[in-house]
Amino acid sequence: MSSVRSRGAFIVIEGLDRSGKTTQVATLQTRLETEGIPVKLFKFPDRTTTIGQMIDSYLRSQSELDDHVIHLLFSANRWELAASIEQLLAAGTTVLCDRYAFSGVAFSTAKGLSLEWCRSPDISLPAPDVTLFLNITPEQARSRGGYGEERYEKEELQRKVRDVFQQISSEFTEATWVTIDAGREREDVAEDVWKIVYPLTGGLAIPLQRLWE
Ligand code: NYM
Repeated sequence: MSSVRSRGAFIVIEGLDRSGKTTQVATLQTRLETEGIPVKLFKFPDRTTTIGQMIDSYLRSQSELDDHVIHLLFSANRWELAASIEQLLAAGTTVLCDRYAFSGVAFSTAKGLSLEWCRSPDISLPAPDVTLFLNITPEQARSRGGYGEERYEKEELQRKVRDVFQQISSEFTEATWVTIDAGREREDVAEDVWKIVYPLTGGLAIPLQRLWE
């Protein structure tokens, strides 16, 4: 009888800009390490690769690129790390990802590209076992000091991004897409994140799924 070997969980954290996503991911990583759970953190865009450097230059407005081109670069940046993610999961490591294909679709669709077109280059990437979406209102974002200097950090675009994230989430089950109110105290948000992630870290016996297949 064949059996699926236990593997690590693939956990994506998405969220609106200023939602405290990066802080929450770091807190989660530290807590997992403290528990002795093997964990590896990825962050997209990964600005260290050759493709990532092109993305970085675009985001800092040091270069201009057609909207389709930058979308495909963001996707290529995920594909160049997909094999590493799969290997780590197969070896039993919990993989955390700060942003993933959902940011890709949300931002490019908010700029005016079609959602279906935006989704296609990311089809077949490793699918997360759960996506945690850190949600804040545009008003909360503003009260946290507003947005930064990079491209996309404008309130009107962020509102559209939020709507597309909502649209994307409607295709997932409650178990695979969890929206967390990130407008609360940091510790309360971290506790909710932990309650969802910790039970997944004991090893999963289900095969890794492919995104949007
Ligand atoms: N972003 C991020 C995209 O437009 N497409 C993508 O595929 C990804 C992963 O890059 N405003 C946008 C969202 C952010 C910006 O991300 C940089 P960060 O997390 O601030 O480095």
